[in-house]
Amino acid sequence: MTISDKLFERAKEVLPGGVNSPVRAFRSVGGSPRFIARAKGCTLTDVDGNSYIDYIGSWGPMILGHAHLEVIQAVQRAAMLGTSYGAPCPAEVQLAELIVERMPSVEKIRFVNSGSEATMSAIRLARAATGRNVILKFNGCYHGHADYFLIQAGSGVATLGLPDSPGVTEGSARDTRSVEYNSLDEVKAVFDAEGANVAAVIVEPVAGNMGVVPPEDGFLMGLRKLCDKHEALLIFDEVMTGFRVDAGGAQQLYGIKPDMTTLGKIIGGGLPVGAYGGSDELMKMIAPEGNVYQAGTLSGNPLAMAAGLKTLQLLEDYIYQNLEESSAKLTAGLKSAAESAGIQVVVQRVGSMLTLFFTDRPVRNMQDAKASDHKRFAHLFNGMIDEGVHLPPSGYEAWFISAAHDEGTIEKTVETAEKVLKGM
Ligand code: KE4
Repeated sequence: MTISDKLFERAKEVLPGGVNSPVRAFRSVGGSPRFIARAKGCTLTDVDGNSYIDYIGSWGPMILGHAHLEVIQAVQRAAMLGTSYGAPCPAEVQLAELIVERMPSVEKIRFVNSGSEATMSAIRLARAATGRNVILKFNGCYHGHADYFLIQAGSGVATLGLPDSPGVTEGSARDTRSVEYNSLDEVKAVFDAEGANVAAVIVEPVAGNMGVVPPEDGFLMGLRKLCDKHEALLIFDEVMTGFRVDAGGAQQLYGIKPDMTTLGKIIGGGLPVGAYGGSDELMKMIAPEGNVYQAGTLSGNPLAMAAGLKTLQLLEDYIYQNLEESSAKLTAGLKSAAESAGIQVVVQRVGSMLTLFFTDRPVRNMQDAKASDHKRFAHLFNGMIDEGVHLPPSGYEAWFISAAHDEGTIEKTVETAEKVLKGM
C-alpha cells in the first residue's frame, strides 16, 4: 500500500468517503485519490513523492499556478498581522474596488466564504427584489449545494449519478425549474407558463460542471431578453468563469450584462472566498443597508482578501494571451492524439478551461454530456495519472490550464495522451 492508500483508509474512518468534497474520491474513475504533499506551478507532488502535471487547478482558483511567490508572500504578510478580525479591513475594500472596476455590471459586492454561499445569497436577494419565488436553472449546471440547486445538478452530483439529493424537501425543490442548457425554447415555455412568478434565471455563462459546454450563439442574449420581458433577474454564476475565461469574465467575453454576478475561486487566490454583486440599487437591499439578511464570520477574511487581491493584480492582459495560446495548443494536441489513435473525441474549450468528451458530436447540454463515454474517460484518466498527468477525476469537470503550464508541459501532456489513447 502507498502512503496515499494508507491515508485514504484512515480518512474513510473519520471523513465521509474519505474526502471533504465528493468528486475528489475518484468514485467515477476508480482507484484511490492521491494525497497531495505540496504543489508548485503546474505540478502536484503526492505524499509518496510522485509528481503530476496538474489539470485540476483546485477546480479553478490556481490560474497563476500553485504557490505563486508573490501570492504566498501576500498571504504571509497578512497572516503576520492576524488571521481574522471580525471587523472591516483595508484589503476587502481594495479587492472590492478592483472587481467593481473590472466587472462594470457589478457596482457593489458582498464577500462570503464559498461559491455556494454566493449563489444562495444571490437567490435570496433576487426573490426579495422581485417578490417572486421561482428560480430557473439548467440541467448539468452546478451552483453549489444549497437545497434548491440540487435539482438536475452537474459536477459531483452528476459524477456520482445522483438524480437529486435526499434531504432536499418537496418545499425547497418546489420553486426550482431546470431545463436543458442552450434551449431557449424550454426557457420560453417556463416563462410562458409562469413568467409572473420567476424571480431569476441563474446560469453558468459557460457551463463547466457538465464538462465545458459553451453557450450557443444567441443563448445568453435570449436569456437577457426573456428576463427583461418578464421582469425577472438574470444571474451569471461566474464562480468558475469569473476572471478565468476573460479579464472581465464571461460577461465581458460575450458582451451580456447580467443583473447579478456570483464569484469565487480565482478571486480568493486559493483561499476560501465567494462573492455576489450587482447594481447599487439591488445591493443596497442587503443588510445592514437594507433588510435582506446575509452574514458570515469570516467574510472578507484578510488572508483570502490578500490572496485574491494579489492574484487579480497579477492577472494582466498578457497572461490571458499566453493562456489562450497554451490552451489552444493543448486542445489541438489532444484532438490530433485522439485522431492518430483512431478514437473519436470532442474537445470543447473557452479560454483556459476545456473538457475532452469521448463522443462523435458536439456536447450542447447535459443529455449530450451523459451520452459521452465516461468509461473511456475513466480509462484515459487512469492511464494519464499513471504517466504523471493528473486530470480532474470526472468526465463532467473542466480541465484548467494555468500560467505555469509552459510549452514543454503542454507537449508532455499531448505526448502522454497520445500514448494512453493508443493503448485504449
Ligand atoms: P463552492 O461552494 O464549491 O466554492 O462553489 C460552488 C460553485 C458554484 N458555482 C459554480 C459555477 C461552481 O463551479 C461551483 C463549484 N465548482 C465545483 C467544481 N466543479 C467545486 C469542486 C467541488 O465541488 O469539489
